[in-house]
Amino acid sequence: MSPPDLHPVPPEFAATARLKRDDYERLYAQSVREPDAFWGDVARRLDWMQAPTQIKDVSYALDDFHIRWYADGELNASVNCLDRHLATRGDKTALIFEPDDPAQTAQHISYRDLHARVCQLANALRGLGVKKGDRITIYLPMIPEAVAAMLACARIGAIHSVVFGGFAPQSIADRVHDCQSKLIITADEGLRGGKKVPLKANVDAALKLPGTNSVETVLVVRHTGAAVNMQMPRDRWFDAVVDGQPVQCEPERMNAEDPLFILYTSGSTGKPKGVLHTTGGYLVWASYTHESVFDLREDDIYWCTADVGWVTGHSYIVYGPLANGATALVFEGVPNYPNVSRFWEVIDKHRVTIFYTAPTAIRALMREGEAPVKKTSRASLRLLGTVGEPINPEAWRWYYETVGDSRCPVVDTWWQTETGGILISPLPGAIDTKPGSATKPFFGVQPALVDANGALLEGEAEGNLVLLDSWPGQMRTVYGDHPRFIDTYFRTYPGMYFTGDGCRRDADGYYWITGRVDDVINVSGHRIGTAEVESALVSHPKVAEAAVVGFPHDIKGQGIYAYVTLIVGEGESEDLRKELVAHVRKEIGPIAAPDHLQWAPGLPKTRSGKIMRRILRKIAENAPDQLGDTSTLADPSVVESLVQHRRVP
Ligand code: 6R9
Repeated sequence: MSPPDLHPVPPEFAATARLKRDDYERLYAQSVREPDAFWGDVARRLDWMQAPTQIKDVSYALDDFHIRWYADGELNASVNCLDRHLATRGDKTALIFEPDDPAQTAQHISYRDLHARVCQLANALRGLGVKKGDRITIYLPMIPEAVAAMLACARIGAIHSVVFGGFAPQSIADRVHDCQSKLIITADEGLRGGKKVPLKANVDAALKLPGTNSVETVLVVRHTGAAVNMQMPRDRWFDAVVDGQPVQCEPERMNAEDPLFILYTSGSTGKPKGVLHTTGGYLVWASYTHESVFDLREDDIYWCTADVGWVTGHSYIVYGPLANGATALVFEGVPNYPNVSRFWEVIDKHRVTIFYTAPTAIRALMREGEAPVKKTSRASLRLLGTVGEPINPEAWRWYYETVGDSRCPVVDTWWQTETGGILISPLPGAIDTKPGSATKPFFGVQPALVDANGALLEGEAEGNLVLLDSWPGQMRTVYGDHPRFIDTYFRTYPGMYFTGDGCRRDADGYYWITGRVDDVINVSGHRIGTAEVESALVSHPKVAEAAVVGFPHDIKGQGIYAYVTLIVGEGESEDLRKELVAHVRKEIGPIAAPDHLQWAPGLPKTRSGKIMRRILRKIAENAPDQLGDTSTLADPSVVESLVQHRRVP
């Protein structure tokens, strides 16, 4: 790797930036020294029905654990994202919808229109018996209805759980079961890269699985117009119940600590956890970080390419931008359809000024060379961002030089579903960047590095990334399982929040995230638990045991490598290999399908029966000379055979 170069803040950018170099040092120091004063001030950016007087009330101590922000405040998130803009921005475009097929016309939806649509849907939901605190599952493509559905839930105090449209019926069913959803909002079909996604059929299949009978109603958006099975009276057409509703709807008064949404995310053990975010702190965090990190201006056209099924879509397509009265682009498609210039063409078409995407997309497009980029203008761009996984310096440079014509600062933003919004990132007018580094902590964020024993590491160091104190956007619990919340994040290093990431801090105090240190694989920026893939494999009748690890992948960042032991008497075959990969795809979804599947007559285990993943990782990385000490294995000979039959060149 070439030495890290420093990219100073461009003077033209700094000249008009919201936050400049001195502001960063000053505000950061204040945010940490006087959190109540600082976060009390920041909270005034929202419209409160009852302004908070209590600001921070947090203890990470295991015998007195609580996280509360703005605990006596009252507000409604949809009012903050819509109603309060109507007087000054009613005709401003809130959402630009760019469909999968570029030949179809894009839509511009004003704040006034979006407000009306959200109120109509909120009234319809109330009419269907949805009340404050009820859980609603949203399983939609990237269409304006997805944004409206989230805000309609927020308006009436229902807790939304958005399930990514790429998930399979079993994954939908698990999530519905866990939070006991009463209603699902879906569409006939999704459309991605010209291919149809059978959303309604997936919901039908999910609702045949055990544990899903909490669902009373399925609202179906007509999107592609495909014929779908409607099971009356459970299934209702969205337009039939929504279109005739009044365009005003009384918002629910929500306490700052009332739940806003649940979003399921993979961990190192067991089924995905329902990460729960509350209303006040989350919205303060999403809107303040969105404005600061993206240096937002009134006339920006802002595009985040994430899906609303992930936290990035929640915080940086919906809640942050709309709370800030911004114009956000909602893109239904994929980067390589109908051709690999699509991103850049959309930027030119809508005069996008801020572009936020994932390293995996950058790497995939980088492979196509400069020509598909250079045939477009991109002159409207002024800021670029990345999120989801570490960005390798080569991809950073290509993004900066080729996409941004060396004009636009790049903000590499590190955060997690659990953190609600960005925690470590450059502020583009204040912090010089280094390719591959997420740079410095945002206001109020106190990162630290610890060794395996929890000892704090000072200065230049590499270790596990922890956060020493709370910030308003922090998750509050794992839905329905508070002990799991504490066990997962606060027990490893008592008194600290453990991120699950490894990290290096350089001599300038810059942070470099190195990736997960737990059994979570980051595939194209999506978190997959090894335990989930293993249990999907083992659910196949021919599989006795499975072990899954990540390995470095040029485009995806990490790929999935599975070792499978068959039931005695079952024969290994190419057909069975394909069948097992398809089985995982069917059980979880395409994003979890293993890239490599190796037959393992035996797995390397300790004498107490623990699988030694370290060894399996090295084999998957094609580094059989770095296996380390294998003498503690119950049967060291299994390793030799795995090395010989590895599926990598
Ligand atoms: C927002 C989001 C979180 C995990 C996180 C880390 C990785 C995210 C990163 C990054 C290096 C960045 N991650 N952003 N690693 N640099 N800029 O992605 O949330 O899906 O919960 O994933 O993603 O490993 O722990 P989520």
